[in-house]
Amino acid sequence: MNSSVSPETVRTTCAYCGVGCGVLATREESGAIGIKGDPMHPANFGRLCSKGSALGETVDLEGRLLEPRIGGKPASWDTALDLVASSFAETISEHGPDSVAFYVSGQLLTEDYYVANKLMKGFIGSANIDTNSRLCMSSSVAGHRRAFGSDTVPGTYEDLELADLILLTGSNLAWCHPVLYQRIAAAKAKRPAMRVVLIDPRRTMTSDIADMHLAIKSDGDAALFIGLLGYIAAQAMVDRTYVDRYTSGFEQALAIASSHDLRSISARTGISPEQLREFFNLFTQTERVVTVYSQGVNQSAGGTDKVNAIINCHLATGRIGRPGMGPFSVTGQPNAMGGREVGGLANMLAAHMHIEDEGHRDLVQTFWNSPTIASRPGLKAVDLFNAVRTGKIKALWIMATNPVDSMPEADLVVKALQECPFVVVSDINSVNDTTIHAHVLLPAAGWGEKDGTVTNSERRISRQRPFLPLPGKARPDWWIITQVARRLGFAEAFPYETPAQIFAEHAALSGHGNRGSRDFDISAHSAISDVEYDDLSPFQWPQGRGEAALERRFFSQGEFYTPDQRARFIPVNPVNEEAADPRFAFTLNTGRVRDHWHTMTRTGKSARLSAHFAEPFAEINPLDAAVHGIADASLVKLGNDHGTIIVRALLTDRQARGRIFVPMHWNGQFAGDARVDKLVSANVDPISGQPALKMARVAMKPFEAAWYGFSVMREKPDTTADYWALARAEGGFRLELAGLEEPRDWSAFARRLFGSSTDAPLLAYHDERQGQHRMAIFDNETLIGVLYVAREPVTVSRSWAAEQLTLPFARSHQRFQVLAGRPGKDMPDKGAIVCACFGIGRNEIATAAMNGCRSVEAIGAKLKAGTNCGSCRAEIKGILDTSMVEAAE
Ligand SMILES: Nc1nc2c(c(=O)[nH]1)N[C@H]1C(S)=C(S)[C@@H](COP(=O)(O)OP(=O)(O)OC[C@H]3O[C@@H](n4cnc5c(=O)[nH]c(N)nc54)[C@H](O)[C@@H]3O)O[C@H]1N2
Ligand SMILES: Nc1nc2c(c(=O)[nH]1)N[C@H]1C(S)=C(S)[C@@H](COP(=O)(O)OP(=O)(O)OC[C@H]3O[C@@H](n4cnc5c(=O)[nH]c(N)nc54)[C@H](O)[C@@H]3O)O[C@H]1N2
Ligand code: SF4
Ligand SMILES: [Mo]
Repeated sequence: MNSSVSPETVRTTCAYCGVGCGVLATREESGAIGIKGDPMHPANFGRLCSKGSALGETVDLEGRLLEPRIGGKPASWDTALDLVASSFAETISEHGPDSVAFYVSGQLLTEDYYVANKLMKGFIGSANIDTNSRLCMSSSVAGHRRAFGSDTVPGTYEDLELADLILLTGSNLAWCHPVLYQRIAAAKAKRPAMRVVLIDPRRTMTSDIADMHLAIKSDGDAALFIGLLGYIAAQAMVDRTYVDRYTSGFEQALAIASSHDLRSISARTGISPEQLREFFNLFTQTERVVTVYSQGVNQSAGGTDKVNAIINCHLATGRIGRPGMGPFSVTGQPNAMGGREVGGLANMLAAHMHIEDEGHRDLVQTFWNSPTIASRPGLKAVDLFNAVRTGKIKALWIMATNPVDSMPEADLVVKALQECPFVVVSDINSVNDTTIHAHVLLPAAGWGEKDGTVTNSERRISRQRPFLPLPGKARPDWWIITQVARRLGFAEAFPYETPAQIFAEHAALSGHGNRGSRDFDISAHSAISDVEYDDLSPFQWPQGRGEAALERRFFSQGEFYTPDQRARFIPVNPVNEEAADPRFAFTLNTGRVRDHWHTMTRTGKSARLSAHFAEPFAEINPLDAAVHGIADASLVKLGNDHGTIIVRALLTDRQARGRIFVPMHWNGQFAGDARVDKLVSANVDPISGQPALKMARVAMKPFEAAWYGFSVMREKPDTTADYWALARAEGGFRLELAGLEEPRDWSAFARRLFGSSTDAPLLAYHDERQGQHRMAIFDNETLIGVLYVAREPVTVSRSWAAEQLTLPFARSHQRFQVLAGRPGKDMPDKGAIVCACFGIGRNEIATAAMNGCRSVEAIGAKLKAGTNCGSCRAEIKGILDTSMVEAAE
């Protein structure tokens, strides 16, 4: 496959999730970037979701870090690199190799990751390199290694289409792996007998394709799969041949399972015995089952046990590694998998070798010809930041991750960074909640500029190719690390001039002393040239020396990577519920929304993506809200001993009572006080070290705002209030506000907010008695800003108001219409944006439904909504369902 499709178009891979979709990126004459799904890429066959489709809107240079900085001041690369190297060298020589650490990311490319890991484990001689994958995949890694002896995902994406039953466990696939969701939805449409079961405490959008939703109690998963194992045995559905030939430990695992009856499983999962029986029957009676799992499983203090409870059921039935069968951990970040391959976790070595294994250490050290090799696991993320805080780690280098927003007990991470003598951050942006604590900031190349490989959830390695020049002084992460390694005296071992050279070394190491003893082997590519690397087509591992690229599954005939080559059943006990602290009555669950990515450093730049959810929120069951005096769209304060946050209340019966869901995305750049990880305890799984990010306890009370405001403005505002949340809009920004006390002079407040240098008059309407204020400034024919204030949450249509920034205002009555905040007949209120691709709002879809559009397809034909990326199809169906119910009433 040629890297270039036409001279202007480049084949690359999406920057976001672990589906790893192929993308065709074209630089258009206008300078805009055209983005299309790559029809040849086996992950997506041309599909893209809303985030992928909007990639072109996130590559501009606004907010980019374009030169190295020391203490906030621009510096040359030489000065910055010398300082990083000398500070690390001094710290190491004074306090030993374990006094320094790297904290890296699944958003690095494999080549970056490989070099970072090599430098730390082989040359600095410590294993203090951990990654945000600790917060993401480490329970899956630990579960795989316990069961299989290796970190292997046995199946392929095709299995999702071949399965007759898919269990989605702790996965909101519709929003987080949208293209896989679409592949399943398409397969199900073709083959309606296919069944999907959703296992999630919330009824998420993914329930749209589910035939059954098990609204499991948080952390009830281990109990559910223990119950299933017992049922499999009781129904004589165990595949004895498979279990006898290829596994060990079945009886011990079964003994625990058999000690729980349906009633006990029901109590632990919150699922009725009838529904449990129905679910168990579905599993036992369907041969082709895939269990997809993600953060509802991994991010738990019992995450590794959950993984093994799932794998136990697949081993017991021999449903693994055959078409349409197997446990399937879907990875989050674009290169979560690549990071595991190079050994980027503190408890791994390179190329899936084990740090505890002396033979493996020897192999790696000889191959690297390195002076040393870390001989024991390093500190895992939570321990690592604790060690920074207590002064054990004195020099820290953070790359491509934003721990001040994404680590549990996030305010302690702030403290750690404030106290650390030397903090280096490599990032693409100059300001985020972490970069502001850096002594040295290093400008990294971003997506579209960087060049290397990533591995997706099905073990497929694809190229990310550049189609933009390196901006300013930005450099690829591998280059930056290589430069520091050379300055530390390791020039010979870090000779790299191109990413292809690094990839070739990585491939060669994977085959070194392997002879079939390790799953990860891509030594077919050990001698890859720069030209071959440029042309590299997506391929799945393994591909050993001399082998052709094939799609392969693992373990249908055993051949596990344990000493006896047998898989291990793990005896798993259900989680014992702890007595909850009565001060904190709610379980706080956290996760993602459809159109934002993590800490919003990229998706926050796109007006389209920001229109779906423009504000941090908490999903609350309406009955709980009523008890606590919380009205829909009011503000709510969530808190515990770690701190508090303020977010919008979104009442929905998709949320069960006693539970609250808050997205992880909002941070100090986009909201006043909504960093949810402040509230999450750093409770970790004892085996994997992965924190229980889905399980905090909080109290909830109304935020007693004296006033609420909503504003759109052309320039980024810097005025704040007790509550604020900022989002991009076409032509400017939109801002939600609220305060405990009214400002004395609203007009002055508005002028400050609009940041306008113009002396154009302020159009204002004040009703002091009702507490209503409306102020706007127009400059010639354009709106500079408008602010609506009320004592209740402002009801003005957000999408309508935001659109006013893009319209000309020739006539004064149009200006007054803006101030009135009421759409005229010629500007109907769209409602909240549902279809990001075509900007179609909820009200438009509901109106079309009332006018006879009865299916997602009919809506598509009329409004185009849902016809491009398809990510909103589940929501359109939801609106159709409610509209039809309302019409029938
Ligand atoms: N839009 C979008 N997509 C993304 C990302 C993003 O930021 N935005 N990030 C990517 C990354 S890095 C990752 S790791 C993936 C994550 O992908 P997912 O794991 O699918 O996403 P989450 O929303 O974190 O959590 C999934 C679900 O777990 C449920 N859950 C919580 N507790 C439990 C429990 O105890 N048991 C069960 N069974 N379920 C539970 C939550 O209610 C939630 O719906 O998404 C990737 N894709
Ligand atoms: N409460 C709660 N917390 C969570 C989660 C949750 O579900 N709930 N999920 C966890 C999970 S699964 C994950 S993966 C993490 C994600 O959390 P983070 O990794 O902290 O989030 P990102 O916003 O993706 O941060 C990536 C950073 O890298 C920068 N960057 C982008 N590209 C490059 C590059 O090429 N090079 C360099 N050097 N920098 C780059 C971006 O500007 C950004 O600052 O959050 C975890 N935290
Ligand atoms: S599903 Fe969406 S975010 Fe994930 S790789 Fe594909 S296009 Fe990118
Ligand atoms: Mo993740």
